[in-house]
Amino acid sequence: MKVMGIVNVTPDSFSDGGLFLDPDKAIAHGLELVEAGADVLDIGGESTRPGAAEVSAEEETRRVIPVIRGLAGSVPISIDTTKASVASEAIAAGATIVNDVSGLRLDPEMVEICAAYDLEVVIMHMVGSPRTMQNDPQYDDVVAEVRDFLMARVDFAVASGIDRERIWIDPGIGFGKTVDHNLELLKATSEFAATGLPVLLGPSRKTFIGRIDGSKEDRRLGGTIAACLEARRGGASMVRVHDVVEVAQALLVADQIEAAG
Ligand code: PMM
Repeated sequence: MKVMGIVNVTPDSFSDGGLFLDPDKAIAHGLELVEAGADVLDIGGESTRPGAAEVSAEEETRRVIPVIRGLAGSVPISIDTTKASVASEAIAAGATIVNDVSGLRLDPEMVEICAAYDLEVVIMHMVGSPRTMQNDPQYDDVVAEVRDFLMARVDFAVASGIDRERIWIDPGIGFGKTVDHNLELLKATSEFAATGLPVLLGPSRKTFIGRIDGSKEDRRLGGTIAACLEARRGGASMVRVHDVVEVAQALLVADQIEAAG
């Protein structure tokens, strides 16, 4: 299973906001994550924490482009954005993956950009937008509804010219979900993998872990690893994490245990 290392070039992301707003610090951090075993780096310039303020495309571009330029050529670079203009600049700077937490919904031009270039595209499930998503999320059957949403977005992407082979799906841990919804989705990883599309999961340091044991963002590594191992067991292809060294080690040991004897 692959590891996607997170580089948030934002003042307000929930667990690392403000640490890597300076491009040199963000690049140094990205290189550390590569050294630690990241297969992909996901670079974002807008916080998607619940209730986060929106950022203009200009500001988002200003934050991410120098960092993408500095890191392109190390490992494949993913741009974490919902805006087509930011994606387009990021591609010009060297990004080869577009990670859109809105599932190509928030910007109608996003799908065109993704179809026009030879890119991989991550389609994630989220209810509404980060500003509204945690307002009493409700589902009759969270796994079926998230899967149906993702498959409908995949069909839309393919009909719009994106190669099916280049699409990843992500159930969107923490995006419009209660603790129970997140746990059910993690437990159902194999149902998402059964679609035949590669599955990405992003449980890293998220609130559902803190709701279980009361821990703060910087004390959620154990919970993050537990969730990543569950994602691995269910056949996910990649996890998106802050703590690359520890998660890569946990996955490697799990692989060796499976191969033993
Ligand atoms: N989570 C965050 C941001 N981007 N992208 C994908 N595909 N999946 C996620 O779960 C995801 C994401 C929020 O976490 P952060 O603020 O720590 O980056």
